[in-house]
Amino acid sequence: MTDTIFALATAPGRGAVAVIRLSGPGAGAALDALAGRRPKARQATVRRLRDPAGDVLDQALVLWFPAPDSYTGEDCVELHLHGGAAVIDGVTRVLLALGLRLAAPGEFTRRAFENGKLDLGQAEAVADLIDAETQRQARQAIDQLGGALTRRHEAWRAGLVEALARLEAAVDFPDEDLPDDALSAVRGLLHGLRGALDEALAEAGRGLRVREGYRVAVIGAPNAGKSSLFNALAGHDGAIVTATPGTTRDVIEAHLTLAGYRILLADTAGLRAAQDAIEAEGVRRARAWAEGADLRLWVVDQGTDDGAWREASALARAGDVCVFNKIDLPPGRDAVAVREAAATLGLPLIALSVTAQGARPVLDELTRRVVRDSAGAEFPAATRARHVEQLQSARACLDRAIAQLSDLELAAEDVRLAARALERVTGRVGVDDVLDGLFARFCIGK
Ligand SMILES: Nc1nc2c(ncn2[C@@H]2O[C@H](COP(=O)(O)OP(=O)(O)OP(=O)(O)O)[C@@H](O)[C@H]2O)c(=O)[nH]1
Ligand SMILES: [Mg+2]
Repeated sequence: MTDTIFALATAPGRGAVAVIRLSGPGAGAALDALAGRRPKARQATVRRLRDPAGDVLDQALVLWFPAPDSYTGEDCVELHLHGGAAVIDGVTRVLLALGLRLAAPGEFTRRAFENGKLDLGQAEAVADLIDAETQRQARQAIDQLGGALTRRHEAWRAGLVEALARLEAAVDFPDEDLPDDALSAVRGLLHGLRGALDEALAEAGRGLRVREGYRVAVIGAPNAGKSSLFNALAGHDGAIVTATPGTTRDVIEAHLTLAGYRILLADTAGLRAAQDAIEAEGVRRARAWAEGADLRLWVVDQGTDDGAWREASALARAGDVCVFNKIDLPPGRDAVAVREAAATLGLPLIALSVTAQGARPVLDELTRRVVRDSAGAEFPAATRARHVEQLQSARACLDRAIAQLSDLELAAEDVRLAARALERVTGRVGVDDVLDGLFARFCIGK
């Protein structure tokens, strides 16, 4: 039997209102004990809350949500208290004395999941919505909470189930009686689904970029002006700037919000043959961060004349941006070679002087990029690495099924496994480990 849990659902500390939430079979009786009479279901009602001795604890707004029409699907109560320590403490003591238990992190949402109120994608969306810091993150979480992620995966799964039904029907035919078009219909279905999963995987990074942040690395040779650019973009002096090459050693990160998207910006150590172990580690981290980034800003000092810029150019990929810095100074011997290298690599080039004019042109370009790489007409096929893994697994199973269509039973088994992988995304099957990890990171009271 489930017990009855309660928790402070609002942030701890002094505030105008504090909400304590109760869920479980004993929630109604606890409300009666505190408030005397039970209010009408789902109707906000003012009540004096008293302890068992009859002393008034608070005058509060109380809500009664009988099962199953509640967040968790169980009997639930919300007590909207005056948000002071004494009131919260008094009510907490009474609830504990009544035999209720303090909820673990995420336990309300876990109960909602277990009672079929939310699927796994929606439960993840609750966590994402609480963590959201930008409008786009919140918007994506709200859509996922509304079932957008589940709908996409369920549609693919329905296609797989249909293919499976056809395969199983074909297995029952003796070889010679198998209608010619039966197999080609299954083949067509499986190819169509594989194409759909390929498309989904190709743009799956979009949802992760919105949720986790669009990763932008500032890279380049020592002294190119990377930290100056980083500070100008971040809007504060987070990184040390000096005239000495090799100033930055650690990766320094800053968050910014552009067009409602979260950006994770990193300043990195100048790339060169390191002069000591500390610098070598800094260069290693710079490379690693740059390789995992969605976009690299390759900063070059246009006065360069010693070929030092070449090392960082090896990390740049088509579509990255070359920031040609220090145009307030005379150009160096290598300036033309840098422009040519940028053109060959397919990088647009922004020529400026960060110290003289700031980073506005770079900021505008970044905004354009993040919108282009994150926006999409459809809800993304994945918002977490976990979703991508299952999609890849489904894709691999489909590949195998298509390759061995000559053996119908083997093919059917692979189609079944592909469906199973998609079911793991929405939480239809095999999710215990995911649940433990997810809910442990929730706040208490959610
Ligand atoms: N004249 C001029 N100087 C600049 C410009 N941008 C940066 N600087 C100067 O160049 C020097 C190096 O700048 P940083 O931003 O520290 O360069 P960095 O690429 O971070 O250097 P490391 O961390 O050593 O790799 C500093 O003295 C800056 O003031 C610019 O546009 N014009
Ligand atoms: Mg620096």
